[in-house]
Order: sequence, then structure tokens, then C-alpha cells
Amino acid sequence: MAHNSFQLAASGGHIFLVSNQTFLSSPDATSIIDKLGYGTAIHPENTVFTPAPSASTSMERKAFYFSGLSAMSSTHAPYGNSYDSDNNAADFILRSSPEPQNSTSPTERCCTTVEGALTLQGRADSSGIQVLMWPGSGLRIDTDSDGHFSIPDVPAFASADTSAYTVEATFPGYLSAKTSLDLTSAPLPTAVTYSALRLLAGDLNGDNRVNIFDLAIIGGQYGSAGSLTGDVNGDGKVNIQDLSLASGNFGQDSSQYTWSP
Ligand SMILES: [Ca+2]
Ligand SMILES: [Ca+2]
Ligand SMILES: [Ca+2]
Ligand SMILES: [Ca+2]
Repeated sequence: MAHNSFQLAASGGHIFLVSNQTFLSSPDATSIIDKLGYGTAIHPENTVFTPAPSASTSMERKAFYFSGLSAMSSTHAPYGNSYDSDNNAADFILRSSPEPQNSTSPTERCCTTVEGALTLQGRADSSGIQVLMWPGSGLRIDTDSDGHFSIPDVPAFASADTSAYTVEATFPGYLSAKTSLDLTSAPLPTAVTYSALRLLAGDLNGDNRVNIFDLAIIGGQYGSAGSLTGDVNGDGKVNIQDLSLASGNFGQDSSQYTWSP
């Protein structure tokens, strides 16, 4: 028997995405993967979407959490419709100018993978270099032993206010690298790959330049063993190799890096 409250009407209705073809007898069936309730619907996902669309308007899923009506009709249009916070009221907008699409429409992609490879001067193991992107959440990863990093699901726009990201790679004792990354040219590729970069050794006090203060740290620990700040190459002792690495980069700062996709 059909469930009255599952109807699709102008004033309100439900759309259920289900995992099988078994008749749906409950709005809480475990086969329901996602759902939309609009207008007068009584089984929405979290909060119902209102108002119900008219004959000339449509509901459209947002591209990003900060995609408003204006953005979905213009700047965010090439970036798909994949935002899903499990709240119908927050995930959709009402379009006064519907733009239905199908498989012949241009590909739309919300997000991409940002990847690349970094190495550490004077070390065979390049793991543990932290790569961080902001603004955004969860856009952070450490390199593997080959220095490779891969950050998945990076949205085309960094935030409501800022289109471009800042990308920074840091490792203790090394000059960090920082770039600006704009992903807003459509269509967004599946991956954006940074050129390889070797981080220069010797910034032991973290002020992003190699100078006398860094050499003083090595001098103060010279001949010692253990987990020490002055151990530039990470071999467990502070000696001529560390001094040689740092003094070879004397006067350098991160402005001489060229790091871009
Ligand atoms: Ca679309
Ligand atoms: Ca949903
Ligand atoms: Ca320094
Ligand atoms: Ca060392």
C-alpha cells in the first residue's frame, strides 16, 4: 500500500534514493541512502527545504557550503552539485531560472587532488614534510619516504571570501616553501601536480632564513649526539656535515624557491 506521506505534489513531497528495489514502507528504512523533503514534506533529511518550487522554478543542490543563489547561477556553476551536509534546508537553493543538465552537458567537478614531491637536502628519507593548505579544513598531509604528497578533495574555491589557497610545505630545520594556488579555472582537472622541489637545510630557529643564529645553534651543540636541533641531516649527531649544510645555505631565505604546478 502506498504511503500517503511519500507523495510528490506541488505543495510538498519526498524524493528517496534507495539501495534496492524493495517497496519502501517506512521513511526510516535502512535502504534509504539519501532523501529530499520539500514544502510540506514531513520526512525530510534534517530540516525540510522550503518553499516548494513552482512550475517555473527548481531546486538545485549547491556546489559548496557557501554557494548562494547568485554564485550557483554564475561563478560556482562549473563546479557541480555535490554538497551534502545531510540537511535539506542547507544543501539546496531555489533557482528562479532552472538549468537542467544531462550527460551531454560539460563535465562539472567540485574538487581536485593537489599532489607533488618534495625532498630534503642532505637526507635520503624525505618523509614527514608537512604540506598544509588554507583556508579550508582537513587540507593537510605529510610526505611519504619518497617525498610524495597527495591531498584529495580540494574544493575549487577556498572559502566564501577567498578563491585562492595558500600552500605551505614545512619541515623542522629547513626553509619552508609557500605558494598561492588558484583552482578556479574551469573545468577543474582531476589533479593538480606541483613541480618537484628540494627544501634547503639550515633554518634551525624557524625564522625562514639561514644566518648566524642558526650556525650558533650548531656551534653550541657541536660534537653532541641525540635528538638535537642542530642535527640538520637527522643522523643523530651534530658535526661537520651539519655545519657544512647550513653554512652552504648561509644568507638564503625561501624567496629563491620556484614552486608551482
Ligand atoms: Ca550543475
Ligand atoms: Ca543528503
Ligand atoms: Ca633561521
Ligand atoms: Ca647530523
